[in-house]
Amino acid sequence: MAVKAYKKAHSFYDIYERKSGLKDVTHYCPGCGHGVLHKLIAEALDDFNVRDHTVLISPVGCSVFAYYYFKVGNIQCAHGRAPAVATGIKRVLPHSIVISYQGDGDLAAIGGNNILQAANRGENITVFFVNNAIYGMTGGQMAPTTLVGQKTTTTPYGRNAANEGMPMRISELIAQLDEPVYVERVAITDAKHIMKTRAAVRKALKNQIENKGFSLVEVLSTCPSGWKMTPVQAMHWMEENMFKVFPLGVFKDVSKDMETRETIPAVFTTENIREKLSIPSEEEIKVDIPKVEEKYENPRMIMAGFGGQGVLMLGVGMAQAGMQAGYNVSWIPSYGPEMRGGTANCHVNLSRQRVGSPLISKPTVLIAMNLPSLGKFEESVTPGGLIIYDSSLINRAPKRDDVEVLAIPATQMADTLGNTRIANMIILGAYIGYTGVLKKETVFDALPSFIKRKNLIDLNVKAIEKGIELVQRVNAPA
Ligand SMILES: Cc1ncc(C[n+]2csc(CCOP(=O)(O)OP(=O)(O)O)c2C)c(N)n1
Ligand code: SF4
Repeated sequence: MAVKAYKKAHSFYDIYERKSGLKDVTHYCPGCGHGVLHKLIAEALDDFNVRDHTVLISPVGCSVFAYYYFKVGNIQCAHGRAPAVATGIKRVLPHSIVISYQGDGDLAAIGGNNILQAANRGENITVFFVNNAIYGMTGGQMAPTTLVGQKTTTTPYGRNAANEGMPMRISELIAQLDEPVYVERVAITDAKHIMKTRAAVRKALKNQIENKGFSLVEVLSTCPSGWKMTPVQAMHWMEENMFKVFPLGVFKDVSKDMETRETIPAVFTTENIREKLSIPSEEEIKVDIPKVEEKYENPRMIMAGFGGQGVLMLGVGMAQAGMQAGYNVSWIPSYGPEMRGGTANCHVNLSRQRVGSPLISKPTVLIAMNLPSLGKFEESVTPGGLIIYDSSLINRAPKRDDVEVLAIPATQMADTLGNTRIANMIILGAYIGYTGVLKKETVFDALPSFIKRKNLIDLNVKAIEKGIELVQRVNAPA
């Protein structure tokens, strides 16, 4: 008997490494439509064999973390701006398949004008618009698509048309523009509707693959948490209420009549951007990258600690000096809203190759300046990697026995030098002294680019020297 195997699409990661907590399930609530739509998109990308040149732009909203799941090029952009970002990518990389994935708050509220302009220009992109009649991520506020009478946290007595206007029908709005080639509204409820959604997803992607122009698929989707219902109640509620206000169907389809348009070659290429901005070519850049042991090459680093400990500056310093040495570098910060005492971390790449993604899920180096940071990131370090921690503040050694560990009493040493805040530079010194990834002269040259108070430069030099000295003493042959 033939056995049919149902497998996860290849366009999904096997394990969701970028996600914290459970890595084999998504973060979506039970009964949420986002997960189903993700599946339909991923399967279509597999079947069209376009995964390797697809770029998915995830919005602000519950699907902000789409990049946890899709094994494609991913960009997470500012609220409502996905169509603008998609436009940029498609124009620079016209052969890529660009997907703008947006919720109704994202697309119809804050991004309302963005989508209208992109549709009106007829950008050759595919937009998946998830209409769940509410802002899901922020706890259920009214969206432009909220039904009259529907209770939300901002319309506790129900949406009142006299005050809040009528629900916005985006598909109808977009369909009356000249340029879009395909606009359809579908729904994620039962199997029959999901199959229709599947077909619409494929058609919208195929239009782009065949260079036919702008397609938008509006997907009515359940939000049991925002609607305060069980998944089954949510499904029925959608059918009974949303279908009346948002009728399903094709609102525009001229894709059959459209000639496949020739792809316009990119106006901007890496080379002509360099020329226009007078950026030296890779051959012209003076490269002074020290030779180091293979395990220390191309470090992917996470640096983490309390706000105020200077971990972000440590990262900037590493990236600035790395750039000066000729590495390709990236630095992305992440910090809590507190000015002091909150947590902060940054991801830094120093690479001999181009940096594919500035986001680091498996660091080769972890610099932990407080205990919560060690706890949070220790497990993510790649086997054979390096953990450096401030042993004056962290009262336990890392539990890993498959990584190198350097305990640096950085805060205590900084105190001895008269300024606790230069513990970060002692760590920097220890790191470069231990691995050789950067010459100290390069770091010293880079100091003025990230330390604005010139009178502190000498102290920072001293701190870096102290860090180098310490690890060289530890490593010195007995
Ligand atoms: C500039 C900006 N304004 C407001 C917010 C707060 N915010 C986060 S998600 C969201 C609404 C998302 O709703 P929707 O697009 O419907 O997506 P869903 O969560 O329902 O999938 C808002 C207003 C923000 N993150 N950024
Ligand atoms: S809040 Fe709503 S949209 Fe967000 S994950 Fe939960 S069910 Fe989905």
